[in-house]
Amino acid sequence: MSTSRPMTRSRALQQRAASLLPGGVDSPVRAFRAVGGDPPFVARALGAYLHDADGNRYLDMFGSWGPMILGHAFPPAVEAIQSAAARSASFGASHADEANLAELVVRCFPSVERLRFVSSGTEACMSAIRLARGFTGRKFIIKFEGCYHGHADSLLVKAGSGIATLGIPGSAGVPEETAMHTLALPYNDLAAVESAFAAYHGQIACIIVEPVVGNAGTILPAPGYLAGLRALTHQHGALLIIDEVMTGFRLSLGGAQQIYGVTPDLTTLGKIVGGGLPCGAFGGRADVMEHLAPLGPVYQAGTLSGNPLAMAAGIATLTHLIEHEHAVYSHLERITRAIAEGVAAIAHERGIPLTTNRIGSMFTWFFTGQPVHDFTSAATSDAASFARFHHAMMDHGIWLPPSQYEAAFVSTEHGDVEVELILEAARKSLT
Ligand code: KE4
Repeated sequence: MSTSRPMTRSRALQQRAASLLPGGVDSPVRAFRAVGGDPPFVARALGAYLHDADGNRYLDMFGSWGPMILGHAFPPAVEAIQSAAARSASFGASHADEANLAELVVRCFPSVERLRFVSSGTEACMSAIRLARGFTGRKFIIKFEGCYHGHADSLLVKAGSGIATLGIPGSAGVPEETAMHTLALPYNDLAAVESAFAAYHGQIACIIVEPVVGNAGTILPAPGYLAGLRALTHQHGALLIIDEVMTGFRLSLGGAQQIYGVTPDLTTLGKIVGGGLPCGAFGGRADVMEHLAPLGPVYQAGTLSGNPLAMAAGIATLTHLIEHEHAVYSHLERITRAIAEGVAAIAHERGIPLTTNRIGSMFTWFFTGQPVHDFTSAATSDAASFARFHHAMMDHGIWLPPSQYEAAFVSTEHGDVEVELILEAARKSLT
């Protein structure tokens, strides 16, 4: 898809990157394959805006896929990272800021009695799964279609045919022997979970769930769904892992579990917890976490876990969110509602089928006329219409996540000016 924006330098950078990195990227979604065309190469970012190598400015509507809730180059985080770097980037030894950040996490997530930092959301989810298996002595796990928990083998699994049947590899390189211990079930379907527990009685270690799905686009839990998962895991002696990598500190200080009032056994975190630096965490019940080495038999480790720079950035970010909680989340709610509903109204006026799913400052415009409550209904979206919209919005300076199946995010640096920019761009792009 051609564009009216100068892209010379980005295209040259893309060609160079493609000769070194598969697809020219370090993470597939950045390659724009779902929408076509060439991705701009970012040179710098500040506040709500990205600036590419050709000098184009874009309003950032994906925020590094969630972490940049306070906008790019948030000054307290920049200062904290700079001063931490002057004390060395990594010690490989214990230091005070690990507990300093852990205390802030525990303050926001009362269900987290103990936690451990890792370097990504993938590591957090992979480690939580291993811990659940080690704690229960059981092999099988349940995940849900459309939910993504990082790229660990046992989580790259598609739904087998039918309900409560074994998963099949969702990626080359994942052996069937691994996938077979993962049950991939429809989201928002408690009957499917009951069937799975009946079919694999006493064999299921845990359920891992995105409490609000962000990786099929935004999909909200049906009323009672999360409470139903909690009841079934209690009933069957399985652990409930709530994956708050995306929703943690995003939907509220205490993530989705604060909003929906569900207490998991384990929580996984990432993105915002590190203020944009490589950082994840997993934590929960002390009796479960104490099965981790060096206290217990479940091994888990990481050279850069608890890294001083990531801890400093996380402390600066969470401190601001905690100290300005009401102002932050009321602003995010107001601005995101204006954006999501404003564009939906334009589409409706023009007879363009559009379903908007939103909670707080994460949302998705699905190009379908149907309600979207699981992956199957999300897949009724017209991806070609989304791609055309995405490129038109790019040409008007609005950078949406480059896939129909991703969530858009708003930062505290988005304001009324940015709302108007988006609505004006949408009026020119929704054709
Ligand atoms: P990372 O390993 O990418 O830090 O986290 C994996 C992960 C785990 N759980 C949830 C709910 C997540 O959303 C993610 C990662 N999210 C994607 C965005 N859909 C990361 C973007 C990418 O893969 O480049």
